[in-house]
Amino acid sequence: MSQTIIGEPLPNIPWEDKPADCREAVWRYSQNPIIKRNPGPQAARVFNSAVVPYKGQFVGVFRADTRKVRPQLFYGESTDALNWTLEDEPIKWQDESGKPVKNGYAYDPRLLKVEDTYYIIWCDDFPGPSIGMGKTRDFKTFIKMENPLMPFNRNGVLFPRKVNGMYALLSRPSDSGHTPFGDIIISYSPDMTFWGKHRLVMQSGGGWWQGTKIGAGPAPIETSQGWLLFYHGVITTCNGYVYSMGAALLDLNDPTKVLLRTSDYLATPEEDYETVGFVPNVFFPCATLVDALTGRIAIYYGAADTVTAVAFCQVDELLAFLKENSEI
Ligand code: BMA
Repeated sequence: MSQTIIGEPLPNIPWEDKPADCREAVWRYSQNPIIKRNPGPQAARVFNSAVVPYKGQFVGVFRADTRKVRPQLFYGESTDALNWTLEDEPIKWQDESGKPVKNGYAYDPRLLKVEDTYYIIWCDDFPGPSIGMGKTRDFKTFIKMENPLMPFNRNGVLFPRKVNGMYALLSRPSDSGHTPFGDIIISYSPDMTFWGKHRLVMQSGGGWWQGTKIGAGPAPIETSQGWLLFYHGVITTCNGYVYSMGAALLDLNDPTKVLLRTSDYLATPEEDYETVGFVPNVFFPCATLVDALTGRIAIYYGAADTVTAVAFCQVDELLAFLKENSEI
């Protein structure tokens, strides 16, 4: 049988079968949330975080809001990708020469392997919300790179390989506050330092759930049919923003071509841990684990800016849902 996902097998992916009575394409882990409040001496709330397989186990870069209510990035490890141990202190960045780099606030990390290096992309204090980028090969030494784009910008998401010979980065230009607008833009680079050839990928709009702004979520997943991109969509209600999750399929050779895009959301805040918390009604995906052999996908998302949760889907079923529910 030919595989839909172009990638590596991950036999130890965390997984739970879809409940018999579930009619959705995406279902939640029954033991959610996997990281509850106050998991560390500094970390009061851990959410919007990213994980990858590493040496047969799993590692992650976690957004933790401290008791100062200032977000920082913490490194964590897990044997099963569900039970996580986070370091007590935030990641210490250094430059290429080994000199310590002072970093301001940091939030909403994405983490992925490109070639032989792991890249971390987050919302950095440039000053003002901007895309920050760093790299590591061993999760011991973390090197801060040049900020790829000018302020203000959020939701920086790298592609896992070059596209037409160039590194590719999604982002969402924003303002310095709780931006009431936002579209997904792609930028290209020959060297991960100089970024250009900026092009529009997707705009907010369509169903009201994605009417205010949208932003890329986890790193795009390469499939035989295109890049599968989970993203968040936001509506402005009289009680503030509500963050839901959708998905799109982008052309493999030209990701500005959106082949499919969810008309209905895939998931929206429904459970208590998603609707109640520091910021109620937030379902914010930042990472996936993927098993190319079975097509299983585990989605890591922040819930209500308070806890970390997991949801599952199967790639063929998800793509079928996308085809049936696409606004394109
Ligand atoms: C966005 C980011 C996210 C957060 C969301 C909801 O602007 O700050 O980290 O989850 O708002 O508060």
